[in-house]
Amino acid sequence: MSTGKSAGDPLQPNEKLNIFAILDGLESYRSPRRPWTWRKGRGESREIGDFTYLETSESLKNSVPLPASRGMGYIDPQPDVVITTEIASGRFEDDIRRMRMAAWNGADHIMVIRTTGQSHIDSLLEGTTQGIGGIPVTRKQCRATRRALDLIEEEVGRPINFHSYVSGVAGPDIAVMFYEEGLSGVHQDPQYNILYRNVNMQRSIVDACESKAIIAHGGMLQIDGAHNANATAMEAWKVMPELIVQHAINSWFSRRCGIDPKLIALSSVPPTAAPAPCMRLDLPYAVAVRDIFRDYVIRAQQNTKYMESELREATVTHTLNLMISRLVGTDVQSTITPDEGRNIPWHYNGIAACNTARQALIGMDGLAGMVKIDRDGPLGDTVREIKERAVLFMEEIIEAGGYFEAVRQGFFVDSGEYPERKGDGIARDPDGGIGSDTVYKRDDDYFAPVSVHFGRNCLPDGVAKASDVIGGDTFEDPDKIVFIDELDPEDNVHQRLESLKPYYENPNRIRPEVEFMSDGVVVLTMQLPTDMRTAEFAALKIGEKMGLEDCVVIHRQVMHPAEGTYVELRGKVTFDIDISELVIPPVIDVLSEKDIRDDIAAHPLVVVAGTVGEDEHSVGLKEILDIKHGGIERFGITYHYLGTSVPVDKLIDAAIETNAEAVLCSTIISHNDIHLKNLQKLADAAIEKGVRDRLILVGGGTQITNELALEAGVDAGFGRGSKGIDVASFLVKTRMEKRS
Ligand code: Z98
Repeated sequence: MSTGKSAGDPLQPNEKLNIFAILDGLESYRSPRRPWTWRKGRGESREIGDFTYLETSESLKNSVPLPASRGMGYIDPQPDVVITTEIASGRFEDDIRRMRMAAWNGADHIMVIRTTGQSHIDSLLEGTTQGIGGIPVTRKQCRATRRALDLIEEEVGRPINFHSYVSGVAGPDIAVMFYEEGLSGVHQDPQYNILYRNVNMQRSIVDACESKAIIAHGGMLQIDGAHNANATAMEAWKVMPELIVQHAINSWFSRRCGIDPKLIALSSVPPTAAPAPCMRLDLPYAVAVRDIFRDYVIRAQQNTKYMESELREATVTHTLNLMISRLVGTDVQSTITPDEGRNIPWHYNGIAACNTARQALIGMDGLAGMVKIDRDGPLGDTVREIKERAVLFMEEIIEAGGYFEAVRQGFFVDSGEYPERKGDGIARDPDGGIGSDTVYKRDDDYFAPVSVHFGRNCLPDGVAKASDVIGGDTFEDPDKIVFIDELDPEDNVHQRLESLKPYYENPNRIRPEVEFMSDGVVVLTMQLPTDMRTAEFAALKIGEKMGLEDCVVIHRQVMHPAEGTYVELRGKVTFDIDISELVIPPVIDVLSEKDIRDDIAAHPLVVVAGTVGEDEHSVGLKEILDIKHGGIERFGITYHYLGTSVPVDKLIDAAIETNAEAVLCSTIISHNDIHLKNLQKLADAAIEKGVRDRLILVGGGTQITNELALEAGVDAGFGRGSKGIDVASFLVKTRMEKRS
């Protein structure tokens, strides 16, 4: 499919990222080398809008501000820490659009999850096959993704760190490929291979040396795998000493392989979550980690171990975790998604997690400068105890004969609180596992003709640099990189794009989408007046009757065992809609300020206003009226504000008495459609009193739209986000029409 677009063209905010342009000429695309980047302008105080910030970084060129910024001039302060989002659809062509959305919502570290099982494949994969829970990480997918990110970072005005995993039996091969394709961050920790992927210990350690040397050379950020112990332990709050031991092993190892301590990130997760008294447990742990590992950076990840399927609960856990980040200090704030406990992260939930991080970090700007970590109280004692237990754990490893023996005995991820052991640790045989018997001693004259290498390399006489013998390797001469396009004629991006051709060719044709483009997935929320099990089956039936396919209950929550259950149901719609056929009322043009003022000066205008019924919410109406909020007063309109909870009759009577030409009636409460009913009453009262023709009736409130207001019988409606000028312009225009 030709698009007329070139991949080099800057992105336009009103145009979709063009996958065809990204794929075009990919074989010769080279992204510049991408060492890790931190946000710029950290540590400076910054004036943004009405506020002074102490912990921000440079603002973005393009972004989606947080919703509450509406009342603050749409400011979008960016926290000082890098924010990570995880992307895991399984199709990179869908992932790249998610990355763009994430970048607009404050993410600058994009972690691409790998397909299940890639750790056990002893070579690089090629092409663009689809993955499960992530993409098969291949050169082509990395290059295409980096190419898209090069455009996205230009659009938002901030560098984006692209990240994936250097683990499994192809670790070093992947590290080389990542270096070549411009990845900036990686997970690398041999303990992960050993414990969680059952890769042979010796193989994992040897591979890690080579991988870490490449990571060091590339200036990439390396994240360890200690958080996995937390996620795996039965009682995660007990494994804190072990987490510290895991951090210590990988960070020291990494240093010895040449990685700059400032690029060694400890993957730290607050071990517990409420209803445990989590702050009292997690904060001392975080302080202990920060104390011991002063030289390194902290990647704080939200707790996922105690995530159930409720998004609200996961968000509160995340927010508590973020408070620890602000109190103790973090460098990279990682976000998973609040839906991790129910499905593969859906991108809108990924965005929600980025926004939780952005909102909470900005909200706690300067917090650490106002409160003090009190080491004299119980926190200090707990910190000391955690450190002591960690040191004893490490000493016991040495006594047992070293790391391999300790793993053999199941020291790790045992859910006893050290020195207690429950015997449920992950025990591995040092001679077993995937890739066993594949480690060979180097020959005495071992020689590898590469520019980056770990350990002994016997250069032939007269050779100054090993890679000189081949005239430079791929790190030095990227033209030597061999790009393999596709190996599988069926399972590749071109076939997938072909099968979705109707949507790519005709962007007017759309379907809802969550996992993949146009997959039709929607979520319904409902409250059913019955017990949980019945509610689940009732929800499935409702989905079926609504014509949804593949219905699954993804969340159920008891409100009361008999009175009610809240259910979230996922299903698929099987139809498309053509957006060109939608009847969308045009956006009403707003007159210029000058035109409004001139007309009011020539024809003075009086209005009466109030909130109606039993509605005491007056803030919105005052914004529309008051001069200090930019309301209609500043255009010269005179208003009589009758206050709150005004009966509709009184509004009309007052309009008659003051000879007003318009009535502004504000109504926020929408229970049982009372907001619309009150507008109807207003129109009826004006008719009864014989003044409907001479009065312009205007409704306002968060749940009002122009269409609903017209249906209720008044002349216009102004909903959330409306400004004084919108109302003033409407009043002036309507009077002009009446006059003509
Ligand atoms: C995270 N959400 O930390 P596979 N190496 C390490 C890891 O922690 C992980 C992998 C490799 C989490 C994801 N961590 C869990 C140290 C994964 C991934 O074998 O490709 O799944 O390795 O980002």
